[in-house]
Formats: sequence, structure tokens, C-alpha cells
Amino acid sequence: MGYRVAIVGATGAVGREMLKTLAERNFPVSEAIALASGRSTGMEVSFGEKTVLKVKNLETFDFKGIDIGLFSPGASVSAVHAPRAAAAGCIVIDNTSQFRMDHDVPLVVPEVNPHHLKQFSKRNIIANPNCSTIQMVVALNPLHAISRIKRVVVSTYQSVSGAGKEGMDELFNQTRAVYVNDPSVPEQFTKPIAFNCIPHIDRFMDDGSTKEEWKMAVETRKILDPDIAVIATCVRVPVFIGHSEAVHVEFEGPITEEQAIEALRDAPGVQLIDKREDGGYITQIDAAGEDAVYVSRLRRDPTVPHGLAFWCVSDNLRKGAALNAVQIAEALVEQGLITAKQAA
Ligand code: 11C
Repeated sequence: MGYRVAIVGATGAVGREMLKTLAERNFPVSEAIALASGRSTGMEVSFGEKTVLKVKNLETFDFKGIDIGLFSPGASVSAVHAPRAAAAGCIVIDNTSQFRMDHDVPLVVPEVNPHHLKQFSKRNIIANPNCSTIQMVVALNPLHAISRIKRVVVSTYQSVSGAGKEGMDELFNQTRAVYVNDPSVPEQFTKPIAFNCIPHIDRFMDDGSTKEEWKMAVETRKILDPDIAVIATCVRVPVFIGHSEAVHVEFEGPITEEQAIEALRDAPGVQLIDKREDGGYITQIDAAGEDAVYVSRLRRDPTVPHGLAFWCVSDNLRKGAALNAVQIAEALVEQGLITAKQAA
């Protein structure tokens, strides 16, 4: 038995990773359908080693009979097509920011809040959180279980693949342009990204924060605990794949480094790599292509009564997007929340 799975935005960086992840994890797929805008209709994308899918037009596609829709087409496209798919009986797992904060749409990281999943039936839509939130809550969750987290101060170092293939192309072209002395004009980012860091991801909000920073705060509260205060500074760095975060956590009560190490060692989805020596920590290059959320540089923060600081790295296209979405699909199956329509 398998599920009919539609991948929406199949030609994008996350869409391709979703196809790869479904195949790698042997998710029970009876049919995979690649969908994208009319511009991409007829293009070919790989599903596993042997299958090539011809991309179909999302605009005219009928979702009747489709079990799961993995959506990553951009928020405005999801706004139109996710409810249309959901109304046709397809369970939508949406990777965009469109539905995340809707009270009747669960926002799920399977290692953290799998129990929220069953609320999906109200809308038939489940939201995949923002990549920078996902990796942070996977690392915070085991610590929160030891001592309640009061406040998090986080600075991110986010790769250009967070802005899609166009962002990756811009870093490549600008880097090359510097060496051949052929200046290129920034298009995807507001300032040059080659050899630079830009403290601006997504649009500005009225209070001076950016929407990426706002997302980290509100999504963490929705997933983990509504009482946690989060202040984020999100920075785009000239790295192709992988987001890093310097995370400073203040707890309500005592927590020792030893307790934190033990909890992180046992935590699902976390790899603690922390040797306190040259190179004994993880960087974005190490994490690219991997599934784990890596934690390094764990230490006490002596500036608050109960504080810890750590460095957290993950592949934003995998755990930050495609893998988390596929894990949600796996959790739906494990929790008996989905039945394949063909078998019904
Ligand atoms: C970035 N985190 O790195 C963003 C990409 O809300 O899903 C994902 C945006 C989102 O640019």
C-alpha cells in the first residue's frame, strides 16, 4: 500500500529536496506527481535514482484522489492552491509562511510537538515551520524538559539557499564577478552577499524587527511554549547551504552543563559534537546534506542566574524544510491519521 503524493513547487530547491527525501526514506509512495507553475510545465525532475517525473501545471491540476500534498511554492501560491487541494481531500503539508500562525492549523516539528498533529482535520492543512525555528526548537526542547526556558537570545547565520535557487545563483555570480572584475547588481538581496553579511531577512516590521526574526519568536511559542520570550537577529551570510545559530538561553531554575549534555545526547534529531578543541565543533559545510540538528560549543552563561549558550547548525533545505515535511507525513502514518484513498 502506498500514498499518492503531490509535490508542489517541485522544480525549486526545497521541492527537489522533498522528492529526494521521500525516496531516500522509502516513504510509501504509490505515485509521485510533480507540480509547478505553468512556466515549468514539461520540465523533468528526478524522484529516486530511476524515476524521472514530468512536471504538471499546478493551476489546472485536480487534487481529487491525492493523499498528501507537500507544498513549497511560495506563500502567495500556497494561499490559493493549498485550500483548493485540502477541499479536494488532500492533506496539505505546507512549507510556506502562509498558514503557520492560523489557530486551526498545527505547526509541527515531529521531535517536539507530534501531539499537535491531530488538529489538522479542521482545515486539512499542517504547516511546516520556518527553517531557522525548526533547528532551534529541536535543540531547545530537551533542555526545556529539564528546566523551563524563560528567554532566548539568538543570532542567526543563514545561508543563501533560504532564498531559493535564485539566492544561490546570486552568491555564485557575485563571487565570480569579484574575481573577473565584472561587478554585478544585487537582485535577490539588498546589498552584495559575496564576501559580506546582511542583517536583513524577509521584510521589515513596524517595530524595526524583520519578519524572519518575528517568525522565530512566534513560531517557537506556538510549537514549544507560549511563555518563552525570544529576541532574534537574523543575518544572511555568504554560505550556500546550512543555517547556524548562536543561542543564549535563560532558564527559570537551575540546569547544569552535565544535565544539558546528557539530554542533548539522548534527544531525537540532535547530534552533540562538542570537543572543546580546535575544529571540535560543527560548521555549515559539515552539516550540508545531513539530517541532524548539530549542537556544539555548549557552555554556561555566567551573565544570568540560570543560563546556557550553544551553537546550533542544520541543513536548512533538509531538516529546515523537506525532511521536516516528510517526517510530518511519516508521523501522520504512524499516528494512524491518514488512509490511502486507493486502498479505502
Ligand atoms: C530564509 N528562513 O532563510 C528563510 C526561508 O518562512 O519559510 C524560509 C522562509 C519561510 O530566507
